[in-house]
Amino acid sequence: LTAMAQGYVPTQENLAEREDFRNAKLGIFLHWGIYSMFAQGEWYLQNAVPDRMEYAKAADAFYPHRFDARQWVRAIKAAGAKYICFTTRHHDGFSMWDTQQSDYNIVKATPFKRDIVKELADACHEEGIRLHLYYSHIDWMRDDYPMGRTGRNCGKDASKSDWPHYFQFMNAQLTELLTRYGKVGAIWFDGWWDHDQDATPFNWQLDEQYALIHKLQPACLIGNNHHMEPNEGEDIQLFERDLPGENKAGFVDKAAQVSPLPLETCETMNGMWGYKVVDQNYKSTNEIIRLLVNTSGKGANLLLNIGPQPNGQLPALALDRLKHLGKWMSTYGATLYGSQAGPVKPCEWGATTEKNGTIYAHICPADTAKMPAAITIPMAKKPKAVTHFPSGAKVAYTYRNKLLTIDVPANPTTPDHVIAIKR
Ligand code: JFZ
Repeated sequence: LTAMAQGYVPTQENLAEREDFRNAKLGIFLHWGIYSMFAQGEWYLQNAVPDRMEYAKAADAFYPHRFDARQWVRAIKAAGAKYICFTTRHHDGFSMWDTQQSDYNIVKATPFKRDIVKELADACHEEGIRLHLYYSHIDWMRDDYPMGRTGRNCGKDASKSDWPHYFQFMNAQLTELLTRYGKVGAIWFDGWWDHDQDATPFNWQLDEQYALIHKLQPACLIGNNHHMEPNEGEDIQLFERDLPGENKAGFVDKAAQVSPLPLETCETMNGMWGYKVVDQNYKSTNEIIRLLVNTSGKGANLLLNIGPQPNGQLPALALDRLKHLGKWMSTYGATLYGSQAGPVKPCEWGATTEKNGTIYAHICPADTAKMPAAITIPMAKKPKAVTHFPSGAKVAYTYRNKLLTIDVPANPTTPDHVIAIKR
């Protein structure tokens, strides 16, 4: 048996961190790197550049003169988000910090020469918001990464792959990230799926890598974007573009079982993770609110993505969504933060959350023309009180055969009409 069989026992501080994470409900994902300059998303190297050296040369032109970590963090915090997840190194292999493990990094390879991860970490710590670090297991630039089903058209020489060397490189980088930038809330791995079609299962040596992370920062949460049941050593379960248990994204054969670990759904604000200039297909604030209500209604967090511009600013439309979301959260956040999934799971009319013995029914159908005349909630006992949130006005209801029925007013509050039901 492998080291995995020995069993991972999370420390008390790790368990406390999991609870904080579970209560957070909203985080902001940031995909930013030299790919942002091409404005066609973070897969630009794989999708459009036959020679990785030509792509790498673009680092010479990366000079995000408007980058101000504090501005980002303040706008994100004002939206009601409790954490930021930042791409320290994506599949293009470019490191956004002053790493000693490779010269292909923000300080050595660009005229900008500033340690982005450090500036962001300092701003997060000062503003009191958690910092999570995205780290790609895939590398389309290095020869030692054993290529999987992607990165085959970037001019790499497959014969030079050297897993032990690459594994050592990643662990040295992770050690830097976990020892130089203060508290790291989570490491968000991505790329496992690159080898999901290998004839013989690929050994990522995750147990060894996870043990290193938990040794350096025992409270640091580990998540891996693999759409599977969690591996030993993982502290949170991720669902990319899916509510927990769904498989709309279709990366795997079947939807992963929802584990008892804290859950997170990630989704884009527009259609792309990295900056894409022609993609102005932003979700409306109301759509984002519905997404957040539905993830909370599943007991999960929403990690909502923004692709910052090459000049270092967040796109104007993203800032607009953050602002309006923050306004909504300042009132309705109370029904989400610290809540669990309520008795009615996300359905056509909306979702329910529950907190301190109060159920919050969020009536927010995707199609407002489909506003129900009434909603029903199964309850073992007659509720103590049924009121409108936040006004506190009494709401008429009937309770029969262990079913609570509440009439929905003709003109409900939009985008989310909330009823508080005291058990
Ligand atoms: C991954 C990344 O590739 C993507 O760039 C972004 O960072 C997102 C959050 O995570 O998305 C995936 C995940 C799985 C597959 C493709 C893209 N897959 O299984 O082919």
